[in-house]
Amino acid sequence: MSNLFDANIYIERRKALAQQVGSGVIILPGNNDSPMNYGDNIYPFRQDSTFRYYFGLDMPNLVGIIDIENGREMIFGDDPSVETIVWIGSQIPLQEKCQSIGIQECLPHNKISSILANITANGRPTHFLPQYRADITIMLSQYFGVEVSKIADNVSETLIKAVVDQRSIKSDLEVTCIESALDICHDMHVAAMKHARPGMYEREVVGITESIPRSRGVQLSFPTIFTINGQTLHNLEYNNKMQAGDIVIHDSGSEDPMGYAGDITRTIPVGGKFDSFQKDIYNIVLDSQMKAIEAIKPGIEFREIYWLASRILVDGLKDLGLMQGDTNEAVAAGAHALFFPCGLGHMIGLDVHDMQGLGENYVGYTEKLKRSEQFGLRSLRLARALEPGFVVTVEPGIYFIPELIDQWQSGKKHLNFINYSNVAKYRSFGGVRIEDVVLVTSDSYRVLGRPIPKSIADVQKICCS
Ligand SMILES: [Mn+2]
Repeated sequence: MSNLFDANIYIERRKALAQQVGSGVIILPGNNDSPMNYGDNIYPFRQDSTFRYYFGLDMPNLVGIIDIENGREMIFGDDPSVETIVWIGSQIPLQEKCQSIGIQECLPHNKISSILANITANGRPTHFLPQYRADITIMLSQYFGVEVSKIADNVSETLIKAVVDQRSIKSDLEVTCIESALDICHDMHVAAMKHARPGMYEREVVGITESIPRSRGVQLSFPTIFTINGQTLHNLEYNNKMQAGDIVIHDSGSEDPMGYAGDITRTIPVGGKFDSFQKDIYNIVLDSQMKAIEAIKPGIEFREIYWLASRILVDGLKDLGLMQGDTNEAVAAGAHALFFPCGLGHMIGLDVHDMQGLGENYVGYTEKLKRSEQFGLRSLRLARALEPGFVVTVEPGIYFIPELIDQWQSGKKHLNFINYSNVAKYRSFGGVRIEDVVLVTSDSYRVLGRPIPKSIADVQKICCS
């Protein structure tokens, strides 16, 4: 069957999970189809990443259950009726699919309730994860007789931690998958650089870049950002006509056939040339990003790398007269967050923000390392010490957000660190962000994927070529 690893991979993953959780029953629902405007008209199917990690099968309406002490592993689902096959075509029997992931017990969906009641009798612990889809939340509410609104209070922290521990460390095979997703990202970003020309609408370039994963039978790993208003961090509108002199932030990514994500950002000069203002800001961000990447190694806290990247941004902004004073003090006070109000990066894997659905603090923080409440730093998704096998993004940026500038200036915020009259000259600048995906190796780091033009010279060479 296509799009599956060898059965042993899933068997080993489930075995490790069961060992880590220790006792009780683990229930991992897969996703269902999701209707757009009526039941039969559906969004593209996306499997739940944790389900796919342990059970591989990339299809709707399945539930996986692991009974730890009794060593049972079950998949619940149904083969389509002939009436359904009329519409969707013939399917490989579910039994056969289950065998290909090392599952012996393949049972009809309508048996879940009775089997669950049976194996969870006598107060055995049941483990499920935080949910992000309403239909699955309702299903769990029915299985366990817990009100829908109370499902979130009943999630298993033991299971969350076990899954996060396991999924955080990428095997060589998983790194290969991420690199094949990045291969597609490479082509998307090169195409965008070649096609972003004065007079075109942003959406026309998005149409070109998004056709690339589409034509290779895979999906985007998240909605594309392609905008001349790069100061808006997650801008999802593409209706502007691009003019010579604009710069575009292009943050997009594809999945690979196994569901692993790529996530790359480049900043593109429309018309092929950065002006001198743009070059200055671009080079500060590039310097920050490259030095942050070079600092990656096992043991270092990603929070330290965020601070390093921030200090380089501040030094550069000081050279341009936009900031002033002591760099370390400015970063400690959070003054740099006027220009860099977000985090530096995140783990990436089967999810683009890997395991965010399980709770960002479980993924990026620890018992001892708590999330800061400081504006800017509080948006840092990943802060904890890096370990070999982590795959992370590194994506500093400089953004000029008029509303934020006005708010800070009228509140006289950080007057000792920010030169507001010089900042005013950049008010309509937009933003610059540069992002790559990096593997933490046993003693250092490796930037994943084929290199995508990044220096000013390399970007200008390919733009409009
Ligand atoms: Mn990212």
